[in-house]
Amino acid sequence: MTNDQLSANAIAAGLQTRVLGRRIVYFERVGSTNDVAKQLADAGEPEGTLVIADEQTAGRGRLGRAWIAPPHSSILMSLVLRPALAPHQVGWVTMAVALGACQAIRAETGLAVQIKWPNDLIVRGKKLAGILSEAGIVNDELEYVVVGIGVNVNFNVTAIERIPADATTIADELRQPFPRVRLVQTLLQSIEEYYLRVNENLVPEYSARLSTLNQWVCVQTPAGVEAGMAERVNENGALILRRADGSRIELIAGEVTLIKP
Ligand code: BT5
Repeated sequence: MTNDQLSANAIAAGLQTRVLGRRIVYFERVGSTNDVAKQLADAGEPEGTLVIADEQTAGRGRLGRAWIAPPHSSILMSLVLRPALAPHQVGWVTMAVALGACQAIRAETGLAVQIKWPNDLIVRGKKLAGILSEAGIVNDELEYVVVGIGVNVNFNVTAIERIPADATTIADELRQPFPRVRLVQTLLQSIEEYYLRVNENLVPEYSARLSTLNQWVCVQTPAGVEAGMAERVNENGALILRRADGSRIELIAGEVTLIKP
């Protein structure tokens, strides 16, 4: 599509943010933008730097899973953040970024995007974007958080073998290609709005956007599978599940599947 060339200059032109994207590092092709952002953060990179690529050769999801995107088709970006938070509050950053990304994509595309706890953005139950937060912790202090965001934009899911069938893209939803530069700018703007409030309680706003609440779900956690009613999200962004026997469990991370009635 014409005029859809990503570059540091194109993204910087007219960008209204105060912190996010004030420095932009663009790659036509890179291993993983999260890895580059972490290397920069380890070397003292100030808060706000955006690392963005048109292609990743080693794009990652959580738990070593792959993030797949055809070259020049998507938004593959990472932000270096240095929030004044304790390590156990990293979930607040993920909540702020998920809220900002959700708002930006809604505003730009008109799609009814929701958040699937903890870190997916979905439309009509299909995954449109994923978020990967990685914390840099030194001496029990949170030095930085690198937040990676992958948004599926201009490709057809059915044409790409390694992408699960329950994924979708903006072009698939709108049935036409969608320009990325403006979307990146709006993502930075909206994520900044929420990130500047990261010390506030974002749980009510986050909960209002969640697709997961008040439903029977199965959650695959690092410690095993839990099933129950997804009751609420607590102050740290953890999901509170009520099991069939009435007991409750707090889940910090996991993969949610709806249990069909
Ligand atoms: C995520 O992980 O959803 C986080 C994805 C973060 C990607 C960004 S891109 C920029 C930055 N640099 C990186 O290296 N990563 C970040 P998770 O919840 O673990 O989901 C991964 C799973 O989603 C995989 O196992 C696949 O099944 C599926 N998947 C892979 N590519 C997909 C895509 N394009 N759309 C939807 N699902 C996908």
